[in-house]
Order: sequence, then structure tokens, then C-alpha cells
Amino acid sequence: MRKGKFFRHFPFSLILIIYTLFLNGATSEDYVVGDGDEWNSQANFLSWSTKYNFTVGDILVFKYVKGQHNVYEVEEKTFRSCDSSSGVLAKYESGNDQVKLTEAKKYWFICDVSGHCLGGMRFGIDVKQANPSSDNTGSNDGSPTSQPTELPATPPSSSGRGTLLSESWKTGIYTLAFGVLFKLFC
Ligand SMILES: [Cu+2]
Repeated sequence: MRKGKFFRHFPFSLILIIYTLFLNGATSEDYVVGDGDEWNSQANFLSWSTKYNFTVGDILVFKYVKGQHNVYEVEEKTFRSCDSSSGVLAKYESGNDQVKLTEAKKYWFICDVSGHCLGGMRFGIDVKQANPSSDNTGSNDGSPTSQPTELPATPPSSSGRGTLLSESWKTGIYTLAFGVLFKLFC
């Protein structure tokens, strides 16, 4: 009896778990910059910045000891030169700075404490629209670069690869879910 009850409820729990996973993927997320290393001179922010697919609505959290570092959102040229005499879009220095990514664009961040930017406390991220299906519609509608033929399309940027990865991840979850459900019901 117990076993039957368990199996009757199990698929629903599974669906709930999968639904939660998708919901998390679709809504905003908080990312601690540098993960466990946080925002400091030792962490590798180039590798950190390539670990995730950032979307509009996500929040970057910069954690550090107040006064030891700061966070400047800058333009690309300032990111490359580490010269903050121009191209600074926003400044944060609380030690627990939450930066909401409100636009689909490239964001650039540096630490403006002397030597830190050149030492590696800087990164850039490419923030995408949250809804991938509306993204596709946009590129199909009147985009001069869209290729209706079956030419092997060159990925326009690393962004395409990110979408593909997350798509295959979703497909994997779906396949797994259907496999489990199939086993349970048949
Ligand atoms: Cu710093």
C-alpha cells in the first residue's frame, strides 16, 4: 500500500522539481561575482565571467571588505585601459553592491583601487534578453544577416553557443523527465 502511494505521488514531485528548475532559469538570478572567492585581487574574473549566461533582470553581487576595493561600471575602452578618468557609468563602494542588469548589452566592470584593474579585477559580460523565443523572433524578422539557405551558419558570437548549450541542457532534462515518467507509468 505504502509503496503504491509513493509511486502515485512521485511523478508529481518530479514535475514540481522540473518546473522549479525551469522557473529558476526563466526568472532573475543573483550571481556573486567570483563565486566563493568574491571580489578580490586573487580571483580570476575572466574565467568567472564565462561560466554563466546572464540575462536581463539578473543581479550581480559584489562582496568585498569596504574600502579595500570598489566597483566601477565602465565603458569598454575604460575596461581595456583601466584608466577611469573617463568612461565611468556607475560607482559602487558599499562592500555588498547589488548591480541589476537592466539591459541586453555588454557590461564592463573594474575595481578602481590603484593597480587592481591591471592586476585582473575586471571583467565583461554579455547580457541577453531573458526570453530566448522572443530573441529568435527578433533575429528572424528583418535581420539582414539571417540566412534562409542551408549554408553552414557561422556563429555570430559566443552568445550563440551559450544558447545552444542551455537548449541542449533543457533537452536533456526533458528527456530524463520523460524517461522517468515512462518507466513509472508503463
Ligand atoms: Cu580591488
